[in-house]
Order: sequence, then structure tokens, then C-alpha cells
Amino acid sequence: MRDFSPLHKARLKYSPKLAGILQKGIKNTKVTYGEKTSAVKDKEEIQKLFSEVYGEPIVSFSETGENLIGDRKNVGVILSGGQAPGGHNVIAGLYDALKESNPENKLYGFLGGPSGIIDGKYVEFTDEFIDQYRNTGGFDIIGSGRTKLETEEQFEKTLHTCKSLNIEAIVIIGGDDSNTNACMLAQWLKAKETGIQVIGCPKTIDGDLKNSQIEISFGFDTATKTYSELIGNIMRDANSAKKYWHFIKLMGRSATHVGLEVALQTQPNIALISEEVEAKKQSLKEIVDYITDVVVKRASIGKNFGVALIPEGLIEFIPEMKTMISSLNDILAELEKNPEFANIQNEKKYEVISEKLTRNEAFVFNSLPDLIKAQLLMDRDPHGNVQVSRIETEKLLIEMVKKNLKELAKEGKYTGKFSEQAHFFGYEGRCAMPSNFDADYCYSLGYNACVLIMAGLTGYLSCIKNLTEPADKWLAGGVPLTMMMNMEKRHGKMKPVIQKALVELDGPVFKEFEANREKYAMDDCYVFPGAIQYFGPAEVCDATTLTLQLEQKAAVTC
Ligand code: FBP
Repeated sequence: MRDFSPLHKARLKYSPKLAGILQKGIKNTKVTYGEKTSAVKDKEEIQKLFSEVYGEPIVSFSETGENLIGDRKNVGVILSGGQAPGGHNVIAGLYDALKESNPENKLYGFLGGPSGIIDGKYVEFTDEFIDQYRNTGGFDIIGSGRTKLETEEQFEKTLHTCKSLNIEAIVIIGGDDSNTNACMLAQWLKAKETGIQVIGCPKTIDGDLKNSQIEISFGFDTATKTYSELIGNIMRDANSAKKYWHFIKLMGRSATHVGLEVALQTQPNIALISEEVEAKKQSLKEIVDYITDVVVKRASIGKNFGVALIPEGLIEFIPEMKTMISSLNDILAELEKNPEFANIQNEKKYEVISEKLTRNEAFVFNSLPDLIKAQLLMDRDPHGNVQVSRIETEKLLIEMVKKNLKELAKEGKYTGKFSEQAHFFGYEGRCAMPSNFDADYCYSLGYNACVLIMAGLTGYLSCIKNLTEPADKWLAGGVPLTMMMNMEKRHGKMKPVIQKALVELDGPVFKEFEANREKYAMDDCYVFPGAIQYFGPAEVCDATTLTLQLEQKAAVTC
């Protein structure tokens, strides 16, 4: 047995709060079916691709004394994609609900993500095993992976594993790509009349797996609180020494929900929002000019320090970059078919690529420092995404701002001193010990996944709502995965994927930031949120993110 810290030991004993509607147990749950649904976009293609699971109704649960528990069941669970705090509690909630339904029920965990079910690598959960992981961060209970489920061979192997373990339902805990996997698998298993159900759970620290039904993905709460703590600490340092500009890249592959939430929690001098950059069609030069302007203005009042938040996905939202990266993705998908391409020197690669890009795109590509060019060429993930966590946008911006300042200094328009520190906060928050909110939410999501299984549903995402209320008032149900799908280009081909929810520029969260950012830029309004609190008053320990509070408030007022 490894050593546990005192907090770890105390967290193992925490009893997560179950959504009120589920508290009477699976024996007392009624299923209500809503209206039929349709895909968010590209309805015809999605319907064609998911003919077996398309258009199912949204379901909600209520307490009325119906007994949903059927025969004994074996269930499999997969953790998929990037780690997010609370994943262990989804498994714990699922396990407890299964055992509550029938102590003979079994839960198998597939190792290392979707590849575990393909290769038949698994563990069977027991009380002792689960009890070591309750309310803890990370996905190390069974590991995670990013394998894309799409080939006939992968589906056949998955079926083989399920048959060998008598598995009747699979729960996939993942983000947009992983739940796309869940939907593909649900379709295939239903078309083959296997009777095996697939249920998804909404995970991602990025916060972009949300819609009219899903209020937030799990992990966002803890990750943003962790980054806010770190950034608050850096702000205090900056404000004490008054000598550094901190450029902090924040995780969140596409959407800037993480950056926006952290900006509201800490009030930095600069926070770029990718969605705004795209909407305003800002060029890289314009972004750099904006940052330079704040640096110069602060320097003019003697403030040669500050904090700037840079969203991880920024580069893909700058229109000229977006077009270039999109062509680059197609070109790389082609070039990588030739195994020799991997062995040629980067300089030669840049030449080959430049010849295939349009003149404008080649100009944009070649204007980037070699470091960034090389990072843009790195492998896409198995779902075809550029690995933005490996692109050092914060360093690119620092270099460009420095160049600007040098020019301004020559012209006598800047006399300040610019010393920079670059940071990237991403992995620091993905495995943090879940906040009470994430511990409770995840436990409820897992428990609810079991209720969806018992209700005989497939191709659904576990859904817990009313999240800004105390857990006693939380509601539960399921949302058809096809409702969230659309077609997008991946690896050079159009593929069905769950549509990401980007920051809405006319939404309450961005509006709140927009109304205050000028003040944040010049006055030092830094807020220091401190570490996540697990024990103490509910208004501190159970507080939700500002994003969720503002969005829910706006939804009520509408
Ligand atoms: P998911 O969408 O799978 O939740 O992962 C999101 C994320 O944390 C992004 O914020 C980040 O860009 C990416 O994972 C990093 O991926 P990796 O873990 O493969 O380095």
C-alpha cells in the first residue's frame, strides 16, 4: 500500500452528495420521455450515419416508486481522453449504484482508455479497490487513452471482449471526441442487435462539452479553481516584486471557457479570448499590438509588471493562422502517407509544405519562428486535433511584444523595462483532488449512468442539472448523443463529431469580463482565490464556478 497524505486519507472518507432526485435509489425512479430530438447541425448526414440511435427523446427521472432494476448485469467502464478531476467518483457512483441494484452485479474497468476494451485488458472492481480512489483526482484507477473507435475490426474486438465477460452495457467517460466514440459504438452494437448499451459521461476540464441540457462537463470546476489559485499566487508575486510580466498559457484546446473563468476569478491585466479574436478577425499583429499597448501604458505610470492570460487554442482562432493550419492539416495528412516524410530534416519539410500552401498561407507559415513551425508540424492526436498544448504561443507572443517594444523605444515612445516569465498551466490542474462540487457531481453522474442502463437506454449522455442549487435539488436524466453531433473535417476528411460549445460573445460570462477588462488592465484589481477548500462552510467549499453561476442566472432571467 502506498503512503497517503492526511488530506488524501480524509478525502477517502468524504461522502459525496448524490443528486436529490436519485436519493431514493434506483428502486424508486420513474423515466419520463420528452420530445424526439435532432442533430444540432448536418441533420441528414448524422441521421444516415447513426440511423439506429438517432433522434431519441431527452429523458428525465423522477421519484415515484417504479422499480427499474432488472436481471443481474455486468457493466464495463472506460476513462477516455485527457484527465479531469472527478473521474474516479464517476466510477465509484456507477459501482455503488450497480451493487445497490444487485450485489451480484459486476463492474469491469478497461485499462488505458478505449484500447483496453479492444484488447480485452481489464480489472474487476471490488469494494477494497474502489475505496482507495474515492474522491481523489487523476484517472490512475484504470488509466486513460485517446484511441479513436471507428473501424469494423475495433468494433468486432470490442464485441468479443463484451461477450467474453457477459457485459451488457459500457460507460464511456470522456469529452467530445470520446463521446463521439460512444455514439459510434452505440450505433454499431445496436445495428448488430447485440443488446449491449452504451452510455457516456460528460468530462473535460475545457468546459466545452455543454449545451441546452448539459450545464457543464466535470473537471472544469476543479481545474479552473486550481489555475486560479496558482495565478492568484503569481499576481501577488508580481505585485510584490513589481519586476516581471507573466505570460500564462492556459489549457483549453479550443474554447476559452477556462481562460474566461480564471480571468473572472483573478482579474488579470490581459486575458485574450480566442472566440473574440476570431469574431473580430484579429491578426497576430493586432493581438501583439494590443498587448504591447497595455505594457506601454502600464509602464508610463511606473508599472513594469503585469499578468497576461493566453488561451491554449488561440493560434487556431487567428483567422490567417486558422486557414493556414487547416491547409497544413490536409497537407500533412497526405504527406504522412509517405513514411519517408518523417525522416527528412525540418528545414526541408518547411520547403515541401510551403510549396503546397497558397502564397498567403506560405507567407504566414514562414513568418513564424522555427520553433513554432516545428511545433505546428507535430503529430495530430488520434482524433485529428492539433496538439495545441505543445505549441508555445506564450513564448511566441513574448518575442513579438519584445520586438514591438524595441521599435517603440527607438522612437522614444517607450522607456519602460520589460522582463518576462512564461508559464503554461494545464497538467497542474487536470488531476487535482476534485472540489466538493466535482466530487458530488461526478458521483451523481456515475450513479445516474447506472439508472440510464437500468432504463434500457443506449447512445445517451448522463445528465445532472440544476447545478447551482444544493445537490439535494439536482435533477437527473439523459440526453441522446446524436443531438449534439455535426460534421467536421478531421485528418483531411469530414467526420461526425460532437459539436464543441465555444464562448458566446453575447453571453453573460463574456459580457461580465468585457465590462471590466479595461479596469483590470490598468488598476491592479488582482484577486487571490487561494487553494480549494474541502472542509468548512458550504459557501466556500461548495461554491460553483462563476461561469456556471452567471449562465444559470441568465437562463432563469430569460
Ligand atoms: P479532453 O478534451 O480529452 O478532455 O482533453 C482536453 C485537454 O486537457 C486539452 O485542454 C489539452 O489541449 C489536451 O487535453 C492535452 O492533451 P494530452 O493529454 O494528450 O497532452
